[in-house]
Amino acid sequence: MKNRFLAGALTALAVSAILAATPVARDLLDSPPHGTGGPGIPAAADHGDCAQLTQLKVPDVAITEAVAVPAGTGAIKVAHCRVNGVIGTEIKFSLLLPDDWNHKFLMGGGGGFVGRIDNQAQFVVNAGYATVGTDTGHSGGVTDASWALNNEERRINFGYLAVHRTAETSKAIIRSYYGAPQTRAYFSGCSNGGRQALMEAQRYPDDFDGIVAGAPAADFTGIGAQFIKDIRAAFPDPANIAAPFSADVLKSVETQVIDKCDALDGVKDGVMEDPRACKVDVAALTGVTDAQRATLKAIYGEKVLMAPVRSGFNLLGYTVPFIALGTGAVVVAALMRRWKRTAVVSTAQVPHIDATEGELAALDAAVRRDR
Ligand SMILES: [Ca+2]
Repeated sequence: MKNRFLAGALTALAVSAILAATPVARDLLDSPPHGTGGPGIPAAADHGDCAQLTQLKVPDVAITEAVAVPAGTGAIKVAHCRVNGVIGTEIKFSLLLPDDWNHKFLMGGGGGFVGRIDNQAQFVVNAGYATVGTDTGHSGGVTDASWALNNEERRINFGYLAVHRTAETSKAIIRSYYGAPQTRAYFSGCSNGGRQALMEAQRYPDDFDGIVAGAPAADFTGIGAQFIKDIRAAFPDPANIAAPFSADVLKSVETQVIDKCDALDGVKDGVMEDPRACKVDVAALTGVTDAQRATLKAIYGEKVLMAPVRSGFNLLGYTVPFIALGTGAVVVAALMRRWKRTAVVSTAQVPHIDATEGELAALDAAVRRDR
């Protein structure tokens, strides 16, 4: 635990700057691999036979595949052993063990509702890290939450347990394959992966020496409520689901906001350190239609259901780009399926959110009550 750091809530605009300033990130980028003569020169690590890992006995784990993958020219370039398996009932994982190991382990998070093996950090294998991803114990689309219905085990696995069990399993396999444990273990995730990161820090603080929590979707219910509100503002006419903002208009709005607030943090560098300090005057924006102005006013206006600062999701972070891309309705529809069980919001249609003002008010009250 001595080297654990939380990067905190990173906005989409500030990810690179904050990563560069984070001790963990510096370690990831700069520290020389273990046992080498200098930085950037991976050590050749002894390791066992990849295929033999299918014979490895780990309690409550079935290793279904262990394949030696040669170096290639794709996104994953280095020779490695790929180990796939299932933990417990249905937590699937894929662990990559590079031939030239830097003696470190870095687990990547998964976005949305995950639903397939996701490793947001998998390319660190090219730098010599052993790395793993998990589906968190269910299969489905990244925006599909139907798996959760009447299945408490899956909800717990998604909520927190799958990441922990995958980390423990991976360490056992690493120890067997390389004949030694990792010298450092890290976790890095964004969005839901950032939520996973915070869960690990709070529930299993001994799992990792360093944790990067990027734009953590910690307030899932609040974020969903905000999505509903935003999508209703963006698509007021259910017969017209054309994206309300072009990429050019969106960029123009971003530029105007950045121009106004960039220097508030003392450095004019194109990044707002704290979006809370930026008060968006929608009426003063240029280059937008009245309808677009009304949409922005609703999104950034008086009622914010989510915890925008804690999650880092608001203020030209995620919601408006989602809407511009036309994907917001899909995301909300998926989230609505999850919430319909609570009967807080009784009806939802794709793509229009057919919730009454009364239902939204009830949802708002429920969100606030939960805090
Ligand atoms: Ca700045």
